[in-house]
Amino acid sequence: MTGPRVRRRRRRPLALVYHPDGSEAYARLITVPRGADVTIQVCATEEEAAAHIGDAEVLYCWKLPPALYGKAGRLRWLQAMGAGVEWALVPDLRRRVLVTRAPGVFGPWMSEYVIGWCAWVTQRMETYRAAQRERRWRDDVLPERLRGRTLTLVGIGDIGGEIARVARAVGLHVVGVSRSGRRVPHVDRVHRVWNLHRALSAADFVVVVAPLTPATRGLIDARALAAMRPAAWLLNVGRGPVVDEAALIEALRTRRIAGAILDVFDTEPLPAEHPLWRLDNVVITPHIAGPSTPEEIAPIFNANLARWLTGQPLLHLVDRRQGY
Ligand code: OXD
Repeated sequence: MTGPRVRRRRRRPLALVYHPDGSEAYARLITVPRGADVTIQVCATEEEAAAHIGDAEVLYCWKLPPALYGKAGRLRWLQAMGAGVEWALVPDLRRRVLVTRAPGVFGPWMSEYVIGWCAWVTQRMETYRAAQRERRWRDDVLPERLRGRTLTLVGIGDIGGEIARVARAVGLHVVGVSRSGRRVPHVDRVHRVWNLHRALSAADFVVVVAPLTPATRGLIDARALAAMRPAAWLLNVGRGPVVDEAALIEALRTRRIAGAILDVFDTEPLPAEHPLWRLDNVVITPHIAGPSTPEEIAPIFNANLARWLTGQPLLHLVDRRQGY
């Protein structure tokens, strides 16, 4: 005889929130749909995350320490809080885990950064500010127009597409480089990646915004830099290792290119003794071109959380094979 069937209650799912600089601000803006059964676990430190990662089905995070992925045995979904996701796509992250990104958030920030720094070059802002410090009236130097110049985007996904839109609006001619070579709105001419050097040679400004993948690591190497015009500027707002740092330093030292505006580096924070700090044709910003704000990421996470809790397909899935 069998006794009454005992229905096994599904464990209450656990969503773990982790951001090394402040998980609380992200957690505060989570809205759990009415009646939904989920525990939100906020972890401020690696130790706290280590204590809960084994129970987490959902991870809402930025740069979880890599050692923890191997312990995430119940994990089903990871929502990244930042623009890039390469830090999450480690071999220890189980294949079945869905990774989602936050499109639409970073392009508006980065387009202002890019156009702002391009205008810093053409408006000769450094020159006038230096003259002001010396009380000099420098009417021998004139600004130049952005209109009619060429900006080449290496990477024309969600962020690159938005930079293209804003660049076009100020009259820049926009060239793009992508794997597929597919046409993209606001980009006048798209080259496939094998035609990279041609696209670079057309540019007054080269903007690197491609994700870091095995295919893009070191893509902007010495030969690519040599293809650029001597008057051109390189802006890197994507990932440091997409540009060969040693080759870039050489190109800047020898004035093979005019200069670089760099927001990302091989090692961050950039070490104090790093040679890039000493080059006068380089602007260094501390990885702030596309900040992640809890207010902007929360709607994306909340919408996906509601979908996840009701078994609907998640939005903004990362293609793990492509790496973005
Ligand atoms: C990034 C970010 O992915 O800052 O670099 O969001």
